[in-house]
Amino acid sequence: MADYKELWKSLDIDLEKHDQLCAVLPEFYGEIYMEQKNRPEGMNYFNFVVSEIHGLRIQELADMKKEGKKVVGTFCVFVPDEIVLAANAASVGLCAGSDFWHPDGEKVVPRNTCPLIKAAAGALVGKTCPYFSSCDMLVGETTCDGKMKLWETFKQYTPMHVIDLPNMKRDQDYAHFKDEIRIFKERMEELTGVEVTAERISDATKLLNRKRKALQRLYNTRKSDNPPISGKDALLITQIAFYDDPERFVQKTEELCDELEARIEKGEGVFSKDTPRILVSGTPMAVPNWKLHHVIETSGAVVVAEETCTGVKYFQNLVDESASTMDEHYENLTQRYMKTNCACFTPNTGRIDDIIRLYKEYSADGVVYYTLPFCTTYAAEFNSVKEALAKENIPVIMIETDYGLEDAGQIKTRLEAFFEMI
Ligand code: BJ8
Repeated sequence: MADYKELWKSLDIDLEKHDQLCAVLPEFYGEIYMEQKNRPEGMNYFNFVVSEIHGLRIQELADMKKEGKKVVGTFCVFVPDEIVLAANAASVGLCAGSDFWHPDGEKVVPRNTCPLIKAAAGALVGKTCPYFSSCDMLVGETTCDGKMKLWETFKQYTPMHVIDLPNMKRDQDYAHFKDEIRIFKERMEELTGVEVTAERISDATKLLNRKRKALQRLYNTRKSDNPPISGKDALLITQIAFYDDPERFVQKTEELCDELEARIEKGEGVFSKDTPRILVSGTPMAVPNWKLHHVIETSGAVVVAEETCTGVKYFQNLVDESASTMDEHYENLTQRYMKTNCACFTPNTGRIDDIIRLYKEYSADGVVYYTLPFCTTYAAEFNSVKEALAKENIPVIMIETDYGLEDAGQIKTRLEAFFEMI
């Protein structure tokens, strides 16, 4: 990686601590990713993105800022990126997936908090994540209790906007979310000085739909009876989608898909054909949380899809592109975003339907239900999911685990027994 010290210094990064983070990532990535056999050539781009994770993209964001553009950080797939892009700003997903950030996080949030929240808190207050430091504004949402309280802490450090996401899906909740999108548009205009017109939202919608379609195409290749890409690699690509330049991301993902489709034609896969196929369902996995996929794929199974926000929830629904007025745009965005079946909603039976549908679409053999500790909503939904899956004769196992690797051996033993059984 080139020398980015001056750039990091300009972002007020704690260089000493940040060096410790940069020192462990290459080895960690090498062990998890580079030792996989038969990887597609097209993964080289994504390897490069990881090798430059705090370098090139941060430089690009800094260059954009010099030209007067703003950078906005988000934590949830309910934040409409169409509005961010239409305001000529860049959007970066900031959920954090390493326990490196936990000691700093625990200085400002309770120890018994979801690892994702604790890591995000630590990344901001410890000044060890240049993405946080590049942001002109952070956008939170009222999804779970831990996040809602986090925004109050973040407000002490940085400009924030919080979108009030309803927890139900009645007509009045749709109307409320629609209004929240309008308010967010006004806040983005205030931040950027750019008028968000209907035409600008149309352009942003088309670009983001292209990104979603590229990811859909990628995931479709995993439906093959001999998947041409590992679950770990597919997860990495979705994680990168949250912060890479959207145009370049679409181009590189499409190139990879060409290669994967050619592999399918030739019958080339990453694992043997009889490898048990797993649908992972549950809480999102932020970079560099590759733990569960790594354990699954080194224990005799392959992950074929994720019913998570770092999986199909991110891209399975497109936004209707037919709008020409602001009101139509707000309506189409509302309809699309409210389709997301997050456990923060009550009731949330649509998620069960999604899990069963995806299990069938991807010809899975079993479901691994993943929750981060202290994520009450996802943990609580396990009972109803388990009951519904039992009626369909779908095997499921719940794995609750944080970012630490101490329990990896124990998880492996449980998963191996599960894969034997399915
Ligand atoms: S739409 S899943 S991205 S809220 S932070 S809920 S893990 S305790 S992230 Fe999420 Fe939006 Fe829903 Fe998706 Fe649990 Fe942790 Fe809360 Fe979390």
